Amino acid sequence: MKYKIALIKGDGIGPEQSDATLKVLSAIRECLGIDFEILDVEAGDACLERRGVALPEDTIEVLKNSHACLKGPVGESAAEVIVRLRMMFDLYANVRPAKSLPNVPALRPDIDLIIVRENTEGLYKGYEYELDDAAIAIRIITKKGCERIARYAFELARRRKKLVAVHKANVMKITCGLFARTCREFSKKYPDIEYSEMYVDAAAMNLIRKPHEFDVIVTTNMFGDILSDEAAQVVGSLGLAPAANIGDNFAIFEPVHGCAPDIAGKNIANPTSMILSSAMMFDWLGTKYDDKRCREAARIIEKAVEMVLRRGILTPDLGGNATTDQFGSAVAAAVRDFAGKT
Ligand code: GGG
Repeated sequence: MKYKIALIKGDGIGPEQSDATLKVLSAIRECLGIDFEILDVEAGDACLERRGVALPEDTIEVLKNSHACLKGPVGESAAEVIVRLRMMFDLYANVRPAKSLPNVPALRPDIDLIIVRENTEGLYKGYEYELDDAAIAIRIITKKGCERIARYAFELARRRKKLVAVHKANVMKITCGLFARTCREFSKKYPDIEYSEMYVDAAAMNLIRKPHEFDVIVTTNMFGDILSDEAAQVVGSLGLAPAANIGDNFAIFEPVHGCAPDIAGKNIANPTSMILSSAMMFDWLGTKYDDKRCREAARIIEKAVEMVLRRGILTPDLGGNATTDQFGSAVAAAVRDFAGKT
């Protein structure tokens, strides 16, 4: 099978992170014999400036005809690009892991959590209005949206041990109330999983106070966006944080962070977030197409990143002086080492 992978390099540091990731993908193709084609497509601020549209129709067409999409960060046009793509392809689960890694200054060495963020509803639906002197945003939470994200999170938690539903149902009694109630109903179908609930303000505090106690967190759209930036910093850097936007038929993999224009073009950005996003992509392809080599590719990329960090090859955000390019080359070399041994 030949996979078609659409690549949106994005804005700011996105092209540098993408080029470093492409080195890793080449090593995977070479060593594991996975057949894939990278289809370069445009979206984001630079595309908006050049073509007058942040997400062109030809990009959407390529994505529709691809098996998956790997995407770099985009700038101010995030709402027109990624938020729109999530709705368009119904990518309802945003999976954002945060894990302590070797040689990285995390708050603790034993953090291994996953935030499962509902990705198509809530305040990010984009229903905002002006009415006289007021600005109004509508928060949409549906039973169907709550059920499918709860199901996704409980299934994920099945392979782990516990799940906490994060909300603010003491204040937003109707919208968060529906979310909390649905998660609670689902918890009865999963008696093997330790289930609890936490208000989002307490969750923000506990991510700093005792991050190692979290396992799977399920939450609504905007809370998940905010908590995942916090979780990334708790394990050392936003530059380490990968994400998967998953639907029933398609998925887009991207760093959690934005495009960091202040460091763009300097070859100092940490590409780990995008390299680990590519690992999540292979894992998803492996499951969807029952392809053992893809699942192996995911494990090898993760091990290669850990090996490179363990060797002390660190980008400046982690206190090192490796360039984006050098880090990508080092991970590609480690992939070749690992693949040779398996
Ligand atoms: N911290 C800046 C950032 O996260 N930028 C990307 C962004 O805003 N993405 C929108 C989203 O994930 O919903």
